Parts: sequence; C-alpha cells; structure tokens
Amino acid sequence: MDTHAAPVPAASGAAALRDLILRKLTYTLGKLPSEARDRDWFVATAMAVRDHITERFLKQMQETRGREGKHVYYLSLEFLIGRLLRENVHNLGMAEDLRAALADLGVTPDQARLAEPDAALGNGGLGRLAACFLESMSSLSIPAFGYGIRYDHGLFRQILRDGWQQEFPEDWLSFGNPWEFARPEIRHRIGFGGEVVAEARPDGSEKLTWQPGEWVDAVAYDTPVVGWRGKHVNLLRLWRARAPDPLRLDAFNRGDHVGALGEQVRAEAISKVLYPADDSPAGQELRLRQEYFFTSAALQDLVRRQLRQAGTVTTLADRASIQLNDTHPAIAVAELMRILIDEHDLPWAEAWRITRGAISYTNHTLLPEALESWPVPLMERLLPRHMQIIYAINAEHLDAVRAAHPGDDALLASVSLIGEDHGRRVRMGQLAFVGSHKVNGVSALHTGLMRETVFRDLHALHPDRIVNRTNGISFRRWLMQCNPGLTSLLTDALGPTVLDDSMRLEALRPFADDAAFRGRYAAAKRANKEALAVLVQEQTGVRIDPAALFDVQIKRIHEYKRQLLNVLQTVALYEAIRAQPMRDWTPVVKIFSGKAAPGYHRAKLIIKLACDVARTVNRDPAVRGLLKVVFLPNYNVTAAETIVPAADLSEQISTAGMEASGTGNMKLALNGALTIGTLDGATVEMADRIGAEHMFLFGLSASEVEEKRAAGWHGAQAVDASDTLAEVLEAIGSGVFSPDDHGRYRELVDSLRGNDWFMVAADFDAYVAAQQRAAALYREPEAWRRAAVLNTAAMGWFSADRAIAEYAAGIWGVPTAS
Ligand code: 26W
Repeated sequence: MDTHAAPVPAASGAAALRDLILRKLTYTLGKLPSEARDRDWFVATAMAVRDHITERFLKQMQETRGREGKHVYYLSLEFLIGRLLRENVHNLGMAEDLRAALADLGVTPDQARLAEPDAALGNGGLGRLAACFLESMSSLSIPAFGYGIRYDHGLFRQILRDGWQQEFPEDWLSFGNPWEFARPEIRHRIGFGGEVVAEARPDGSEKLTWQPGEWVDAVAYDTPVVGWRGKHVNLLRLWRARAPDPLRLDAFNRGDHVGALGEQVRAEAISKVLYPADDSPAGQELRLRQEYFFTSAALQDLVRRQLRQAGTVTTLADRASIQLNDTHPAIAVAELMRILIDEHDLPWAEAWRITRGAISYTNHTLLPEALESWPVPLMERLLPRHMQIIYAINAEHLDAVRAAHPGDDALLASVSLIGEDHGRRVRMGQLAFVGSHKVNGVSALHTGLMRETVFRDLHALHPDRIVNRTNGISFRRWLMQCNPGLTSLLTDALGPTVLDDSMRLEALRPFADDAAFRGRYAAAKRANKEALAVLVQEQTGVRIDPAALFDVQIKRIHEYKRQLLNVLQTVALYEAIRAQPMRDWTPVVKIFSGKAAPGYHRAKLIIKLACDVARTVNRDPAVRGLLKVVFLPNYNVTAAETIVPAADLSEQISTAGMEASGTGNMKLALNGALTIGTLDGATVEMADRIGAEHMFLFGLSASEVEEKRAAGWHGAQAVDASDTLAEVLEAIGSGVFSPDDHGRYRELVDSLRGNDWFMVAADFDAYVAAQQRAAALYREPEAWRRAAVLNTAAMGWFSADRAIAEYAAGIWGVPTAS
C-alpha cells in the first residue's frame, strides 16, 4: 500500500453532504431517518462535518511533515467552548450546503443545532478566553495545541428554586461527543506521592530520581479546531484520567468487589468534574492533582513531539512556546525542570534556560483570595521531587536578590516562592513569574496594577518581564454567527473584507450619520430583541416588550462585579415610578443572568434578592409597561449567544481596579449595546476607542477606590448623603421584597452601611445619574442608534485575532499567516 497516499476526500456539495449525513445516521448511529430524533440528526451532522475538518487536518499534516515550525501550547484548566456545530460549519463555509442537505432530509438546521449540548468545561471569562484564543490561533494558521482536562461533568446546571440557586450535575457527554477522537494509544503515565531516591553517579555526583507511590494514566481525546475560512486546523487535546490497572483481580477474586475498584475510582476522580469556584482557591488536594495531572501530561506530550521532530530536548525553547493560562498549570515550571534534569540528564543551568525560554504566564486576577498557593506539607507529600526543585529554584532566585540588595530581608520575604503568612505555602504566581520569560496582564489598567501591587517587588527586579496583552474576542462567534442580521448589514455596507479584517469596521463610522442605515441597524436589533423575548418567556414565563430598553448584566455573580448595585438602582427606579406614575418614563427591562459559586453565600443571596425584586415588580400593576425584571437561569455560552445581540445597555459596573479585563463588555459593544460602566479593565480602552461621549461612564476610579479604602471609608457616609439610597436600603432591609422573611437582607444592607468594600454605596448616586442619562438618550432613538453604530465601528481592535497576533509577535516568537 502507498503510505503517502492523500486522505480520501469527503465529497463536497449539498447532495454529497446529504448522503454523508445519511450514512452516518445509518451505519454509525444505526437508525432509520424515520426514527431519528433531533439529537441523532445533530450527531450524524456533526460527524459529517468532522469528516471535512479531518480531511483538511490530515492534508495539512502531510504537507508540513518534517517542516514543523514552532508550536504554541496553550495550557488551561478551562475551555468554555459552548456549541461547535455552527462555528465549524461557518468557518468551513458550509452553511448553505448544510441547509440544503438537511432540507432534503426534512430537517431544519436549527433542529440539529439546538440538540447540541453546551460544552461548559470552564467557569467564566478565563475559560471562554481560552476557547476564543484557540479559534484565533487556527484562523491565523499558528500551529498550536490546547491542553486541558476532559471533565465528565462541566460547570453545574443552575436551577432557581423560589429564587435560590441550586446546582445540578451537567452531563454533556451522555449522548457521546461527535467532535472528538479518542486516542487510547496516546497515553502518559502521571505519578503522585512516593519518594525521591539518591544514587551516586560514576563521577561521584548525586542523581535524584522520583519514585512515585501512585500512578494515573492520562489518555488523550482530540477535538479539531478549524479556523476561519477553513485555512488551518489545530487540536484541542483534553486528558482523561484512567487507572493503569483498573481492576485489581487479586482483590476481586478474594471477594472484595468494591475494594478491587478502589484504585480506579481514585484515579478517575481527577477528570470527573470541573471545580465550580470562580475567583476563590479550592484548596483541596483533588484540585492540585488535577493541575499536576494535565500539566504533566501536556509536557510529556510536547517533549515527546520535540524528540520525534528534533531528536534532542536542547532546542525545545526554539520549537515550543508554553503559555500558562493563569497559575493553574504553574507547576509546569518544576515539572519541565524535572523532565529535563532527571529524565534527560541536562545540567541545571541549561534546563533552566530552556524552561524560562519556553514558558510564559498570563495573570487573570488580582483578587488576593484567588491567588493560588499550596501548603508545603501537601506538596511534599504529593510531589516530593517538585518540592525539591522549587526549593532549588528559590535558593538561586533569592541568592540573586541578596546579591543585588544585601540586607533587605523584607524584599526577600516578599519575592520568595515560599510564603510564610498562613503556614508555609508555595506561591504559584511567584513560581510562574520566576519561571517565565514574559508575564502578561489582560488589559492596560490590570497590567499596571500588577506592576504596582501583587508583583511589585518582582517587577522591580525584572522590569522587562511584565507586558500587557489586552484581551480580545472571536468575531466569528460573537458577531458573525450569533448576529447574522447585523453581519449582513456590515458586509452590505463595507464589503466582505470586513469578515477577514476586523479593523475594517472603522469604515462604518460615516454610516452613523446615514438615517437609512441606522434604520436597518435598528431593525436588526429589534429582530434580535424579539428572539430574546421569546427565550425569556419560555424560561421565566415573563413577557417583555421588545420596544423597551433591554438593560443587560450577564456574568458570574460576584460582589466585585456589583450586580447588587444594579438591583439597588432597579429598586430606586421602581419606587420612583410608583411615586410619580404619570411621568414620562423610559420603559426598561432589567435582565440578569449568571451563576454563583456553590459555596458563595453572599452571591447566592444577591441572586435571591434579584428574584425577589423581580417577583414584586413584575406583578405590580403600578409599573406595568414601564419596568420588568428577569433573572434568566442557567447562563452559559449558548444563552449568551441570544442575549448579546439583543442588548441595548451593557452593564460593566465592577468596582474600579477589580475586573482584570472583562470580555462580555467587548461582545456587547460590538453588537451595538451602549456601555454603562466604570473605568475598569478593558472598558478603559474601549472608551479610548469608542469615545466616552458614546458611553455612560460613572463612579470612582481605581486610584480613588484605593484612597477611599486607605482613608477608612464607611458606606454610612453615602447613605446619609443620599435620600434615594437611604430609602432603597430601608425598603430592602425591612423586608418589602421578602415578606416571608423580613430579616433576609439585613446583613447585606448592613455591609453597605459598614465598610462597603466594593464601593456600592459610594458609587450609588453616580450610577443612578448614569442610568438617567441612558434612559434619556433612549428616548431619542436616532441619537441612540447613532451611538450604537459608532460603538460597533470602534470595536475592531478588540478581536482575539489582534490579541493573538500580539502574543505571537512579542511573547511566542511565531509568525502569523496574515
Ligand atoms: C483558584 C481559583 C480561581 C479560579 C479561576 C482563581 C481565579 C480564576 C480566574 C482567574 C477567574 C477569571 O476567570 N478571571 C477573568 O479572566 C478574564 C479573561 O482574562 C477577564 O476578562 C476577567 O476580567 C477576569 O475576571
């Protein structure tokens, strides 16, 4: 057989596609078309589409074999992918063929599309960024692998029972996953525990080797990621944990049927479930096992590829860029050192040069409670060899600091990889910093704060290491696929090149002054709002008027994101309308959606408050037609794809200095929502490009927040100065919205009168005033639409393609295709 033969092409065209889908349905699923459910049509269609992707992938492999350039390895504990059918079909340019093929089979594209489960292998912004970045790397033809964990269960399903969040397991794999290839032959052995043994080398030096006490296998599952216009395909390789010896037959034969499976249960727990905590360290041993598991599997995998292609590890840093998505894979620094030194006998200095040359690290949060650190005793027990290596890295690092700054013990304590504050702990941020050639923040403001706060002293020692890479979003998913109405308007106005170069959106500016264009733009928005109104009615039973101002806050529920501020303003508006029902009010629909970490009591209480307020408001005839409040349950990528195109007003109201970047802010503005927000994260850079006059900015700046906290701010000062705030807090605190439990919100209200850490009371009046500006502008539809068009026009820079091109040029040193 000719082993160099090209892969068998998947025939193209609608008729061939129809036949292919039918063959998948018949021979892979074993179903007759007459029996097929929507789910079956989805699986058969996805498999047919996958064939097309695979064909391209194999061709690409054949073409580049022996000439593989530098690869990017994006290590992330989270990939918040959502659905893939529409993305893959769109990127392959197969949408029309597929529509025709399915129509021939009596199926609508939506029937197949809506049956796809939402792959939620992530919590929020960090995980979704990883998914957008993978798509961009493929679109820019950068050879890359995403590495992560194939969780059996992704982020929990949120149900609101009487307004209280309840979590239910999510089961995205229950009907199989047609996108992935199981690769049982790609398997790496991951060790835990055990001991380090020393033996003398012939030259008298000591060789240390780790002898783990426990082994777990990492098995690869590959999902191809096809870039825009099908140019390039990369792989997302997710690892599943398996026991090397799943059934202990000796135990089984002794009659210990449960004990025989114990090892399997313990091993496979590692890839069972995504940790649902966002911005707070889990602290459990299982989390550390997850982190080491996928990091080690990824490094073993890429070192093996290096050896296959280059025959030596010494050129690894020239052929591999390893990007750490936050500190979750930071153990990579020690693991790569262990592999190079213990397994490939490299001298320390050379191993360190390679490690630092290959690795770089992205920080996504400054919240102190989210900075990972692991107790030294736990590390010593689970990863004894790594702990030795970390001590050695630290010794060398501190020696250099001592030499440059003799006698400065405070400095040593601050930059040490081992913290002594709450018992001895390994600080993963410091480890990642020291082991990287570049460390980046995700917005200009956040990067500046990194330099001034958490990494202040390390930054002074290494002033060139921290760089900024402002986040970006996939315009394919967050404009072209989720908002086809607006997209066709844009291509009509600007030509099809806008689909390939997002900066072409700049040319839209003059259209803001074109009344006919504004009319079409408003019609597209209106259609999207009607679609959202249908979803809201289905999910909550509440009818909303698409003509009203849709005021949207969609993101994880967290105190620093200040959903509470939004709820307080909602109550203020409610009371104002009741007091003066005949005034000329702007009809508003307040839309909230987001999940709280299961153990985050305060966040769950805020959801309950939003729901209590919604119930009271929605059944009060006094505000009928003027105010509606909805909390859409189970926010996920799929829900966002309907909400984002329909929003008029985008809530980006975090306490300044606390939101590292935000990416929902970008998605909403791109789709023509005006932003009401603080000068935080990437919203600052959005204002630079959009113009603050086309947004509703308000509130304390990051430095003002800092000053107020330092001066011992108390919210009571703001409450005393604002009748509106006092009335709102009185109503909430006294049980107006919780007649079944008058005291429910006491603690919440007290915290605002107390230290008001998140400056909710401090920013309240300014926020209410900004809301009034927004409501007033909405009453001038032409002016509102003009501002919306200018928002879309200014957002081109926030494409993930721009962000990835910046990583490629300044951090990875890899060429991009365009
Ligand atoms: C250790 C527990 C834990 C889990 C997740 C700590 C921290 C995290 C993430 C870093 C939280 C996160 O998702 N951060 C978000 O990252 C986005 C992408 O850069 C930013 O846009 C958001 O502002 C930031 O909150």
